[in-house]
Amino acid sequence: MNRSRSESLFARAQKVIPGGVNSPVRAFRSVGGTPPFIARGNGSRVYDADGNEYIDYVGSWGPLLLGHRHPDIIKALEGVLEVGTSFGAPTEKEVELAEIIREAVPSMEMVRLVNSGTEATMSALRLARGFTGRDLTVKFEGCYHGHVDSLLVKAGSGMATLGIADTVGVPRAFAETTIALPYNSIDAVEQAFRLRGDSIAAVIVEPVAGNMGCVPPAPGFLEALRHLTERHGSLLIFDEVMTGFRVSYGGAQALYGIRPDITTLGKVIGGGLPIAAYGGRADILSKVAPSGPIYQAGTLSGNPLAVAAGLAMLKYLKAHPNVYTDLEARTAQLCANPPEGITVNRVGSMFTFFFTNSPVTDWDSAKKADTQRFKQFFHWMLDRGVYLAPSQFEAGFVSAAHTEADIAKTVEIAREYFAKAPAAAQG
Ligand code: HOZ
Repeated sequence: MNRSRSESLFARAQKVIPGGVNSPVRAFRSVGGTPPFIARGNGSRVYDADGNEYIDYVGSWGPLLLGHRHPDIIKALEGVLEVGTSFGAPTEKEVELAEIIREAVPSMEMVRLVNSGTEATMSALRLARGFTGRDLTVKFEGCYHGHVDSLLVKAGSGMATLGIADTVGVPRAFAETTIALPYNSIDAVEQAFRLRGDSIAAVIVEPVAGNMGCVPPAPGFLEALRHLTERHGSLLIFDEVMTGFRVSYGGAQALYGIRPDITTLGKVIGGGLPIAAYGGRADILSKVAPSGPIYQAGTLSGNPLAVAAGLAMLKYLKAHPNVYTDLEARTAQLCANPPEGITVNRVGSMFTFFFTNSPVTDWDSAKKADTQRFKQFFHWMLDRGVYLAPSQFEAGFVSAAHTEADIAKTVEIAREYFAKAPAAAQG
């Protein structure tokens, strides 16, 4: 596959952008080679600067639940272009978006719109601290909640992929406010609460982890978090930046029947435009300025383009619940009968093929995966037109635009790899 134009763009990019990318995992450091520079997307496909076509399982890292350039979203965006793209003032549509979010995710009694998942989790933590008057946060190893100083401790996603130490650039005092525990370990959480329960402001968790690859919650884990936080007067924060509107219309909290105190959303609620939100119990959210003393602000918050795209996406999902049944069926088709040596984790349309025989339930088991084999597999797929996340420690995403034929083609290409390995693995 010719990628000469991507290669020259990457060389140019590295002279002006750190590592040539605006977000680390995109640089392909853990898999090697040149990232295809994407020129356009349509439905389930992306096309690179050299005109190569790929079936896309990155989907902008999750938000493109309906695939690229869904007509409802394009139409909504065109409508905004007629009236103005930023006002830094309240608009009717942002109220509508907050209302549809609240209706879908009832624990979000009040909602504040922000611009990125990082901003949402950062604001949620500040809110939890301000509300409880406590400083400590419990997070889980391998979970990633954006690049918030105090949450870059044993973090997943790019930190895990690149093996970056969690203290560089983060004041020790910030890192010390975080207690990082093994995902799915109820014992560890119980012990943390036994020792420091009266200082813990919040437990923040990806209710389905997606940033060490896809790792579902063990039965009882989320329930235990709910119970322990309640008992100790701490808040439970669900980071649903990946899972919100993805694993079900009501997110992971609807799927597992747990009501957190605060939820963060991102990605999907913008239909591919930059937006995020945090929300939760009204008594907590009413502490946010200007109704309360906990400050958080932003000129582009509730930006009309992002709000319009998000509204179009959520309205479509509300009107078409069959999207979720289709996603379930397609992703099950993709993940069925994994070959020897592969553990597949999947919740709805989030999935990861781990290159290990053992179950993957937390960061310790995820990092046992053979990243060299993943790397070979990744390039095999890429060279044959299948675009997967360039890291063993990221989730893949199926969209409503993926057809049975797309999935069948992907499975066939993967099967060819496993039939040829280890010969293919050497090449
Ligand atoms: N940290 C993101 C995925 N978990 C990657 C973001 C990006 O490169 O766009």
